[in-house]
Amino acid sequence: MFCAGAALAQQSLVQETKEQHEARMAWWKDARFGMFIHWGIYSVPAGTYDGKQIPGIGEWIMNRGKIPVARYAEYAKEFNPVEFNADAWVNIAKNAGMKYIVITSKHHDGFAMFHSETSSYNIYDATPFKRDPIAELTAACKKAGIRFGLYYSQAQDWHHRGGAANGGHWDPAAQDGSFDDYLDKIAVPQVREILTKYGPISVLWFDTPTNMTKERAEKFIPVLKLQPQIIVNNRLGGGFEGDLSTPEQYIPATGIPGKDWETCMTMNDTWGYKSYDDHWKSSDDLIQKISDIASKGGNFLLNVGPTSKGVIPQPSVDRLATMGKWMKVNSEAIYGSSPGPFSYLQWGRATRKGDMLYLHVFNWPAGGKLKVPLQNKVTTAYLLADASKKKLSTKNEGDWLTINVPATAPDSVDSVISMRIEGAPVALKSPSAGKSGAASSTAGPDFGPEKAFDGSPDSRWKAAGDQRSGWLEVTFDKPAKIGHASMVENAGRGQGIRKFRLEYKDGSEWKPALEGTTIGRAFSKEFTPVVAETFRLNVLESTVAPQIDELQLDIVP
Ligand code: FHN
Repeated sequence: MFCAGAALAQQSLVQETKEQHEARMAWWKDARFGMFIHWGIYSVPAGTYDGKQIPGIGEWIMNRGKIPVARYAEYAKEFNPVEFNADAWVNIAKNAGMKYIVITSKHHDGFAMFHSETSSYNIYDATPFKRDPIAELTAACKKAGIRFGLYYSQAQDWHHRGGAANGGHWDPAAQDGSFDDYLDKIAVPQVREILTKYGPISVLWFDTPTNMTKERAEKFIPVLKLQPQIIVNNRLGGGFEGDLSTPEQYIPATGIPGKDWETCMTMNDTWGYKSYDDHWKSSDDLIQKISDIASKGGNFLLNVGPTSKGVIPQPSVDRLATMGKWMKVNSEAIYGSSPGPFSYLQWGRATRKGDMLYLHVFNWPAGGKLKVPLQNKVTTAYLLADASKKKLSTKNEGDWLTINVPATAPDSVDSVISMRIEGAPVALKSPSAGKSGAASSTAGPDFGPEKAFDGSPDSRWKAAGDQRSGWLEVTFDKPAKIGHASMVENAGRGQGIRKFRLEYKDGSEWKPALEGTTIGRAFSKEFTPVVAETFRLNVLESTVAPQIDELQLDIVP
């Protein structure tokens, strides 16, 4: 296990074969959809301290509000979630079509949501509640056939002496101490507890590896071995790669090919409950997001932030119920799926299982003809929403397949067409894929322009270090009608490209196809199609040397 290539993993862990690795990951890959739960005593202040609304995410209120340790600990006395019902929570997840749950056993505030023997700062000993929700949830998940996982903040701990704090300690008399002592006396023993006391734990979700080194990360390794089948994310730190990448609050524009990954996301703007955060994503958006993620080969870990009474907020429950209705009809296109063969579909997304393709149509075509950039013959095609499985007729014409569909969409958000095809899919490729490209400058031989077109998330084009502008150019084999661009920028938080233009060459002149400010890791945009052979990303302003993991240009019909 954990042999993903990091030096640490190679040194310290029993190697597993590719087959063993695949077998361990199998349930997780099949699941595609899970529930993240951020629950702690931060749900008592719920975003307000000393009469003031504290900006930022709810579970960070102690840090952002610089609340003294003893003052924050008082919230534990008010935390009495008498309405908590593990079976009810698990049913909400199950009815949404979720296959696993990951809950905060201890967040950065240091408060354990389980009955810990290591620290009395826990839900059983420090609150009037006197129950262990982790134990109750384990039992409820087991009953319902839902996999159970735990989040644990291994480095940041704003309560126990020596724990790390992003931005530094604000209550030094209570917080200062040795980080190594904290790891030895609190974090490692607590991880041992959660991996021993609750039966099989399917996922361990570490977070924010502040101050973690290889040596410090290694302290956790023997403990992880207590659960040989456990899946561990990539946030332990110290070079430990773990089993999965964890894009947070975004869907990587071109997926993360060759890696297992999971987008974690909030439904509003906070993980932990905030009484006044009403900025909810719509259910339509969330349904399209799960299809988008599955079409790129990832899992969706969607968060809920229960209240201090133990209730999942109604807007979350409503959205999950709507997702569940969609999943009841269409989950065949999600569970166990892999990415579809297309680089881009103007009307939606596609997933695949062997010779089955699932077309997720977000924008139903006017005129009853769906254009798919696929050359294969179709054996059978029907709508998953159609119980009679009435066959849809199809026609192949060169690069394009036309499916004759009913005049109106069965589902205005995401109608899925299930389609069996003959042979391996032959789909229209992005004409920029695999090209060598050209660039204004490079930071060295490892950062050439070709790295932005190689489909690999581990390589990138990077301009020379002193550059704050520059261009990245690509020439296709022949002119193509381009109407969409995906980009993945590689820049640290708050850094990167601030102004750019995507241009195409018309004779000797560069003309704009698309203009924008930031790019980030989830850039996917349509523009008025242009027929051209050479395109370039012209970076006009950047705070650092521009760097692009992937630039993909797509053909439209
Ligand atoms: O700081 C945390 C945050 O509170 C939340 O838990 C998210 C979930 O992925 N992780 C951290 C930020 O990356």
